[in-house]
Amino acid sequence: REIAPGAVHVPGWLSLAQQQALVVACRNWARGPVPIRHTKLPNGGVMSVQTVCLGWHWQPYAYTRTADDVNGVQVAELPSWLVELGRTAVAAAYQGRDPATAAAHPSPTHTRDTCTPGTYTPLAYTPDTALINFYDAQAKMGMHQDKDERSNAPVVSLSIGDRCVFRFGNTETRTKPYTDVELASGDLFVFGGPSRFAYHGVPKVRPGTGSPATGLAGGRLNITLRMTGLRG
Ligand code: MD5
Ligand code: FE
Repeated sequence: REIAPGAVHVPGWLSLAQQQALVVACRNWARGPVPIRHTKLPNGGVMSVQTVCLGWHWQPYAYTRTADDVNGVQVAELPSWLVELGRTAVAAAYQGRDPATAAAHPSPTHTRDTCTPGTYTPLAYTPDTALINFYDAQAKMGMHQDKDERSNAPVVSLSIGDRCVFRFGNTETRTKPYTDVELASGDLFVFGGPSRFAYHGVPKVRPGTGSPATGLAGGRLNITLRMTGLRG
């Protein structure tokens, strides 16, 4: 289902075995080298979601190699099997669609983008960071744009555990118009093309809707794969 140009939802894309393997891996990454934490925002706020990062650390609002807001330690590397999973995800989402769907667009609202619009192709998708978000029953994510990456390559989103309401908005405002989509365990969402810089959020998790068979007793896990556009 293409929710908007470049925003493709593939329900049930991950097998149960893949979900189980991801839960085990995330549980280990949550322990360290940089423990999962509630990100503290510069405005004094604390995110209700808990996050652990691979490859690069989301500081917040900047990517660094070391987690200077947690323990100063370098984050775990992004394993090649997750890079490959991200490539497979982009290929699956854009399979059989107009290539223009996936073509990178410049950010309408920020100037950090150092990638030349139009140069991205799904085959060149090499994510270098993963943000792993854990939502307990009360956690939410307010409407925001993902614009800390210096790249307009797609973001790959994988959901495991409890269902949630995912709010997909527009590129102009954090308010209406938006579309609410239910995301369930195993779902893939790829945000590319003109949807890459759309506002989005998670207004509600639906507690108790996940299956213990994934290995998650409760809550929602979301893994995003991204290209930071950074090197070194
Ligand atoms: C989540 N995470 O469910 C979401 C999935 C985050 C975040 O929002 O920043 O960690 S990623 C959703 C996403 C990424 C990039 C673009 C768009 C959505 N979009 O245009 O809607 O925890
Ligand atoms: Fe986001």
